[in-house]
Amino acid sequence: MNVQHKTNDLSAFWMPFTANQQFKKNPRIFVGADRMHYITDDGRRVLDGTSGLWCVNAGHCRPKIVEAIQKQAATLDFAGTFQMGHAKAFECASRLVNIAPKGFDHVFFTNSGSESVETALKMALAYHRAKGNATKVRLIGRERGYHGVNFGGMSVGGISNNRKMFGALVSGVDHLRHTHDLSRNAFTRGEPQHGAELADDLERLVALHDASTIAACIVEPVACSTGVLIPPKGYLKRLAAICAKHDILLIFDEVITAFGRLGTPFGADYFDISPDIITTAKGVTNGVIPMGAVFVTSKIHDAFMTGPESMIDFFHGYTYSGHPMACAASIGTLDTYQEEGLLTRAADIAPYWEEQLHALKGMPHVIDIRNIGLIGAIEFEPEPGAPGKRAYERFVKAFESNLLVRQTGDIIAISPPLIISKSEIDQLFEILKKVLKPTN
Ligand code: PXG
Repeated sequence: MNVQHKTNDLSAFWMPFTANQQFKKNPRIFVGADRMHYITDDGRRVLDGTSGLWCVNAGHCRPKIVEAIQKQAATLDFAGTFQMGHAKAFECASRLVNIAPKGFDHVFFTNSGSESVETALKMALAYHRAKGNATKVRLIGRERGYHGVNFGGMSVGGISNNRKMFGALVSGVDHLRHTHDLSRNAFTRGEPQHGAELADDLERLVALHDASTIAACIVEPVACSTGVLIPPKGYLKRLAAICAKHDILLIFDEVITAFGRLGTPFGADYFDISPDIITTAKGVTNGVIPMGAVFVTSKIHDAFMTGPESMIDFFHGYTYSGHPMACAASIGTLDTYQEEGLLTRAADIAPYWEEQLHALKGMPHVIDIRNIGLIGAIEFEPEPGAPGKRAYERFVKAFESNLLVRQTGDIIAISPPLIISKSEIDQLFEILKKVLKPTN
């Protein structure tokens, strides 16, 4: 047999959400990481302005997490959780519900944000059926929402590029209007003043479809992937009230906002709202081992526990739900968050962050700057005929200047690890200032 070994053949890996042809002509490769920094293959230390992909909330290669994984791998590498259990899964779930908002007493494990969303949507449908409301089958999402890439999440999601190639999607889905309105809210610090009334769009959909056909409404408290759309003041409370009025379950997709990003443990805490289901992933393990967790109230959970004891209550789950390594990583992560106060640290540092970020106002082509917790976004006026080009060029220039930011459309998003110091914030914005300076 003629086996050819190809080392470092970039073409073998079909990269996700990547312009593969462009990337492979000029790749950006990391080989290491440590706390606030990545290390590139050419030996540069790059300041991580995005917590990896919004997940490394405690910073990179933290000892408690590394040790927990190493120990777990040598003790119990795999055990399933279908009709069997292992101690770490129960310990992890108990630790998680302890930091969850009041009333969220149960957690269902998945392996990613996308799977958490599918799980939540299925729970919502099955819940209503269990309660004798089998006509409640419609799902409501929101324009510009991102709920992962599986069929349910893609269908309730509202980003055209993520949807248009993939057929007719899941039926029975409708969308609220998005809340982004630069004409009224540009350069707002924190929650925008205008737009609470956009929540009434749910009443429009209720009038169209009738509440008796609607199971759930899913939104991100802050819509991050689409470019950091911060909810207008009062919007989420109004949406929650409309959901409650019509017995529509409210699902908060907190894959990004959970685990301290806004300065509270969860986004539901920040906005003082009690949804019915909360989806999470990313920060649950500091991004170190893939894991997702869906938090539910007893109202939801108990509706499934009414059949004969011998019957499986929810025909859903993954081989790796509650994987021992992921649970160990999560426990190490929660220890780190708790010892260092990271679930609330963003609240302390946010005023400084806001001040430095908004100092970029007036830089060329910048049409908006917005922030909440330890999240910031800079929106550029699109170059005529070349949408996304301005932000992409600035993303590349930032990387070459030793700063990692995230680009989506003509928006640059920043969301550093929650351990960032004031001097590292200064450093981050010094680099950004240079990157945004006119060159052409
Ligand atoms: N819901 C939300 C709110 C998310 O932000 C997902 C679901 C899907 O999670 P998984 O683990 O299946 O990828 C996400 C993921 C970005 C970016 O730069 C955002 C995400 C993923 C990758 C990049 O905005 N969010």
